[in-house]
Amino acid sequence: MNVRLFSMPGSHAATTGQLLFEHKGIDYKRTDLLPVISWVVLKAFRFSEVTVPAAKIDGDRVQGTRALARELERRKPEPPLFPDDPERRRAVEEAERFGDEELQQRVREVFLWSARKDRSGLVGYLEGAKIGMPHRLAARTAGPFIALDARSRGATDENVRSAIAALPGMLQRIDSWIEEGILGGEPPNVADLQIAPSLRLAMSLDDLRPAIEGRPAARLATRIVPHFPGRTPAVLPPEWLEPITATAP
Ligand SMILES: N[C@@H](CCC(=O)N[C@@H](CS)C(=O)NCC(=O)O)C(=O)O
Repeated sequence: MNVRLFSMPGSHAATTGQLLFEHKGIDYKRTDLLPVISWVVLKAFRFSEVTVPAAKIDGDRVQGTRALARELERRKPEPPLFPDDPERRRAVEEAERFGDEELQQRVREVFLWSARKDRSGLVGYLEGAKIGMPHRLAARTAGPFIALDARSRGATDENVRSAIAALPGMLQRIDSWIEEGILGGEPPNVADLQIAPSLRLAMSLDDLRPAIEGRPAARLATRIVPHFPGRTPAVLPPEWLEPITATAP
């Protein structure tokens, strides 16, 4: 298979894309895009959306973590990403949907808000990325791009406050799925690969890490993604963090 995968440093969704190919044992060539510049490049490659992961697989365009998972399962059924048993499959797909539509976006809002506020940790997220310019220069000049991305992705004060308030419930949901065996099996399934990178991005934020560390969700995330580069200092107003400081283990 001839695969070009468009990725983005620090992106939880793009990390899921990479994990999907790795799970299937399919080699790929990776192109790392920076936010906003990615919009232009993906349009130029005639993708319908401007988000990563986006892949060209033997000339076909596949975009989005869930579409990618299904396309890879179709092209190379082994090892599977989805359980055979229909009831189990429904449960795994619901966890995957939650990971894509809820957790991923809420973590994105908090990350973009925090990165816009304090860019001192940005260079760390670029570890290993080939972006055609020195990492320090990219991080130093990232301000307007992050600001634009944050605005376009809804990283508003109100959304970030509501994302933080939702975090304890989302973590509880993940821990329960682990206890029920829907997540955390060996080998991992599509929902593990969807959810773990979002947890790892959340754990790269000094503000959120204490609420996640020590939980089954954190152990799962670290097992699936042993190294997620980057760290953002604590920047959120303490009163916004009350919902998680009250419930931290
Ligand atoms: N839910 C989609 C969304 C992917 C997505 O939004 N990716 C982000 C990176 S985490 C992106 O491409 N951001 C670029 C931008 O919005 O500028 C998926 O799972 O594929």
